[in-house]
Amino acid sequence: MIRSRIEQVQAWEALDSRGRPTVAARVQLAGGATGTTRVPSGASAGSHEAKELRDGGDRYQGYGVRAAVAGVTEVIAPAVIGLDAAELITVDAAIADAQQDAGEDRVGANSTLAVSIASALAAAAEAGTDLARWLAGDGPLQLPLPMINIVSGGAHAGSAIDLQDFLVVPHGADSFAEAIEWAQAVRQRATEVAQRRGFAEAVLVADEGGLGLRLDSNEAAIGLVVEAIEAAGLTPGEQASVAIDAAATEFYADGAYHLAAEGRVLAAEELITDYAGWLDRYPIVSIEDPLAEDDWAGWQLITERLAGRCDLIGDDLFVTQRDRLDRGIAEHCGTSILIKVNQNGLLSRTQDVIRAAQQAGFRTVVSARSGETEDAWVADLAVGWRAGQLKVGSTHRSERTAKWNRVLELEATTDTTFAHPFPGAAEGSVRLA
Ligand code: 2PG
Ligand code: MG
Repeated sequence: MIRSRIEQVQAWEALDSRGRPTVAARVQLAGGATGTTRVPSGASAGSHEAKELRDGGDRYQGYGVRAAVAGVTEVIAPAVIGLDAAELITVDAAIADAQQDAGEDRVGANSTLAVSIASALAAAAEAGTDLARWLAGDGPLQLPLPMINIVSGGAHAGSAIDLQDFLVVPHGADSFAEAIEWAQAVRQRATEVAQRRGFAEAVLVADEGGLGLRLDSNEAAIGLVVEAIEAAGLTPGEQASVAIDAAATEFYADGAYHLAAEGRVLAAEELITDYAGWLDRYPIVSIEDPLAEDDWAGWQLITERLAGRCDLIGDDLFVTQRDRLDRGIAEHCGTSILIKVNQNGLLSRTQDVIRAAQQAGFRTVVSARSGETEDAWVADLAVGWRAGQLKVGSTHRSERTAKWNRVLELEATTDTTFAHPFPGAAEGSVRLA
């Protein structure tokens, strides 16, 4: 008997952190091992992402995933039962074929990912290990540098400000545990600083556990994070710096960038000049999605102008798809890629994307979604794939802490090293590690 042969696949609707339904699946192997997962979901989703299937209609305000669940049980399950879950590429190929035959209106990316992840979790369990080790193979595991959400705007905080995430990157920490301790201090101090300035809403949390404040400008959010870093007793730039996820696709329309909270409309070049000014005034190690998902010319320009000064991370630009990453590498767009498995829909294909990025000298950030669950496997992906950074939101909300806690567990119980993706940060410029 092949113990890792897939024997049973079950699926059902579960809830995510926004209170919306999501696909859950359980894969059982012949030897008895199981893998269970729930699929994450984004709010600032790129239009080139693999498509999740939603039911529409009245039930769950249209967010129901009964059709996607049926896609698992009726289409994918018969295609993978009998396959060896230890052969991830074979399982994923069968899932992809089944989806192609049935069509994306019957099998969504939320259906494919559920089975892909659950199979890998089951295979790791059958092998007597965990997902991080199963993906990494031999050698010490490398823990990612965390980037932690402090202030939220855009689609994650009722558009209080236009840009979506202002994060702290504790790059001077010697261990993952120290990095989390520093980040927690910054998050706490940010609340206090905001309350002192009269923001009563600073006790509330946005979708990823950050502060959703109606600040006067986007730049004010950067200032607040820097102030909180100082209030936490850390030296900005040397021990901890700021990262921004502009999520610019969300405020791009008709060829221009609309900063509604500031009443300004900017061309790409003007927005890049804004960013350059921020880099002059604040310690910023990275800007994610500084420009919109299809503004390749803008991305080329910003890469030419700012790549030596900060990391430029493509999220909506690359959507964890190999063809878009290859184009970005060829056309010199960006220096780094955000890796989200549900943008892709399959674990092995995502692994191919991160490997290609690493080989091209791109930095890598494994990321959760704004709609998450208590599952922690995204932390295992970051560790197993040796990503430089992990981004899962703030130090508040259990669907966020589940991931940080998983890395803390690996650090406490396993032989690990700690990634240092920003060796030049203290000198004011970012160098590739
Ligand atoms: C992002 C993610 C996570 P969403 O833009 O990077 O912060 O947001 O899941 O809403 O796309
Ligand atoms: Mg993003």
